[in-house]
Amino acid sequence: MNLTNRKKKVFVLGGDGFCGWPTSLHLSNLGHEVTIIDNLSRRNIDNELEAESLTPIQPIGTRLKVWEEVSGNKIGFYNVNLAEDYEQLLHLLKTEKPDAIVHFAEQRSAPYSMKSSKHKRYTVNNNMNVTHNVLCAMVESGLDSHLVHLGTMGVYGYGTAGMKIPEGYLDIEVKAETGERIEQQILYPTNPGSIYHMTKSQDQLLFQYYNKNDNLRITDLHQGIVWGTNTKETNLDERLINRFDYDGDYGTVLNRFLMQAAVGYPITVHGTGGQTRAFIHIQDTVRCIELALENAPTRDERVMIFNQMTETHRVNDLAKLVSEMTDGDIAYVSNPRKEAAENELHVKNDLFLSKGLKPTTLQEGLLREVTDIAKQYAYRADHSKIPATSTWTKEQKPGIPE
Ligand code: USQ
Repeated sequence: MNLTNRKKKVFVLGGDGFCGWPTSLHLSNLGHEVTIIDNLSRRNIDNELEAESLTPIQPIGTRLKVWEEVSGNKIGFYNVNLAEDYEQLLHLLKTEKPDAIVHFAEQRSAPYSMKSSKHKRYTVNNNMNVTHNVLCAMVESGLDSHLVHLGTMGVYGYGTAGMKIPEGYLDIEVKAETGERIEQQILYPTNPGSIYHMTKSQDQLLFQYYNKNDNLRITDLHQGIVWGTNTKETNLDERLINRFDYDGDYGTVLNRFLMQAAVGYPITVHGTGGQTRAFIHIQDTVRCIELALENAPTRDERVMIFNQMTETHRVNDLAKLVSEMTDGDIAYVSNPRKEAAENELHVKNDLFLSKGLKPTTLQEGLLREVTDIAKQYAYRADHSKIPATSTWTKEQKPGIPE
């Protein structure tokens, strides 16, 4: 039997969210035994912000029932606050003994993390405690599970030192006191651009430590900005539909631009739009998790880091592309964030390509698919929630079109 491809028992922490839900379905469809652990915090944040997903996502109970009807596969579910209920997490690990744990259970919006002291503290407390609780519980339970964590490209910052950003580790050469030159690999120096991104930088240190001390098997995925909404599995039934965030806090740039054009709102480019970022389609996200699970490190290997992105684009180029495709207007608005106005970005992604990823790139057909979904649910859009109002400092101004 090919052990790497055998069916696994997989916990998906944060399996009700934008990346977690389609991943849970994808893994279940592949025959893995999936259990979602989620405290539905993202749905509570929708209530707090009074901004809902553009698509009508169903309650978790309905989602799971429909999935069973459609696929014949059961997905388990536990409502647990992983940042606080350590004993419950430990109990679940000891009783269910998952082969792998996929960890999406973090507050993932940069603007939300910058809204106020309350939001900064929530993001740090939640994200750091979940990650640390998972690592502690893995050690205490004595299980040899493989942890796959969703990190971010944002841990690197978006600059370049004249080289492609490597996958996690930087080759360096230091001059010892003897004059000898010593070569080493270190974690790429981290340079986060928000409190949210900073928590993912801190996660890296926790992983490095627990891997060194307890030989935990860990894969950290440095993901770019996800675009698209549905996957093969979420498309099977409207009640399985994935989230579509468009509001100023949770909406990410390309999906926002496509949605804005679809509902007749100006395409909001922050500053000059010279920011270059890494992108990946949601269908490739779920495939990457599958590949990460198939390629687990051994107990004596260091933390495995993959750059989970397929292409880079400049924000202004995306705005122009969407504008040409849809006849939408572009509004150059004040940038609410403290970030470089212009940057180049060159990134290595050889590891996933070598494992068999066939990148889904920005083709018109898929862009249209997102626009069509946005048009279909345009009646659910609250235009007052579109502008990005969370500012990085008191000096920054919200990104509101004139
Ligand atoms: N931007 C605009 N107009 C908008 C929205 C955003 O110009 O209406 C600009 C932003 O100023 C920024 C860029 O687009 O320069 C990207 O913003 P974003 O909201 O799409 O992405 P970001 O805040 O970086 O965060 C998202 C996810 C996060 C993930 C990250 C990957 O929310 O969970 O970690 O993408 S990465 O960007 O590679 O760090």
